[in-house]
Amino acid sequence: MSETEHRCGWVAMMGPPNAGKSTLLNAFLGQKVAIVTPKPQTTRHQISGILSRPDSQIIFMDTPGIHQLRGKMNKLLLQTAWQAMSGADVVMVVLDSDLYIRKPDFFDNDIEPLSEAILNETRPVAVVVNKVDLFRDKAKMLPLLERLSKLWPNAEVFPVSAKNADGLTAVLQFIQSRLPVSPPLYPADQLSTMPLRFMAAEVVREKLFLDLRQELPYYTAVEIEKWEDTGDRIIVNAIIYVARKTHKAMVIGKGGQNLKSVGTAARKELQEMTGKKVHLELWVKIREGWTEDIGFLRMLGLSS
Ligand SMILES: Nc1nc2c(ncn2[C@@H]2O[C@H](COP(=O)(O)OP(=O)(O)OP(=O)(O)O)[C@@H](O)[C@H]2O)c(=O)[nH]1
Ligand SMILES: [Mg+2]
Repeated sequence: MSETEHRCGWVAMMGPPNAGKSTLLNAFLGQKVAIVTPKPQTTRHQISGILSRPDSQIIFMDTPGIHQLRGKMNKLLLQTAWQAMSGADVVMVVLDSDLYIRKPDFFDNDIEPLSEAILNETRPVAVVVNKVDLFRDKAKMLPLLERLSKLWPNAEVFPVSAKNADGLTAVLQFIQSRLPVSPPLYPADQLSTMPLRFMAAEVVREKLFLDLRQELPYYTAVEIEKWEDTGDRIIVNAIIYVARKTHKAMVIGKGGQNLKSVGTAARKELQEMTGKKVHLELWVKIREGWTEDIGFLRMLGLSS
């Protein structure tokens, strides 16, 4: 490659929920642009992260996990993921290697929605087998790697640990060599296309997801109602929507303890992110059955 051949393009990060797509995006960038939790269905938007280097600019598109669940919100999440893939120059599939080594039966079900689309793919495909830090004996991976190369002979497979930023160089080299020759599309210091206000809502949602149990996080959403930057201070009012009356008390917690700890954790992170003092107020509102309300889902930006 000559020095003038700068490459630039989009990479869609596809995969089942909880595979570590958002963790991997943050690891590629060396900074957090996407929220991460141990709960499935954390990511609800296409989140772009931009990696600018002297000879390339890679625009990663983190996507909601590909699942087989019903309901209007789930349908929009899937549309968002597939739409990201349709606009990509390179397709990446992220999988949880530890899960399929421990539970090989889960593989077929998780892969099923992606299987044919990836096989018929004419664009370069990188299959990132993530979470290899979770087992010491790397030979355990062999049946999974064999299964993947039989399933998708058109793909190249990369074992990595997003958590430890291990194995990422080989993936980056693969992507870079397959991107189109093009000048950069974004300024070199731009990390994401998402505005700070969106990031703030996401940070509050991350702390909520970490705080709440079972399927409750899935039924919460966050809207930034007020965002006022006074120069050295940012005043933020955020509304936490819940889908049922009973959820409100659970989000608030005994004596307001849960809401308080969510607010404290979110405020700290927003202060680090912005380098400014943040005044954060959280309000909980009931919006009965919002996950099935298309108008409301669109208001939250959950549409492709
Ligand atoms: N041990 C280990 N854990 C990881 C690794 N990558 C991600 N995780 C964990 O896996 C869980 C899911 O990570 P996410 O990055 O939120 O996964 P995701 O694919 O974006 O999930 P959705 O947004 O729900 O589709 C979190 O608890 C992460 O900390 C890894 O390389 N090693
Ligand atoms: Mg995610």
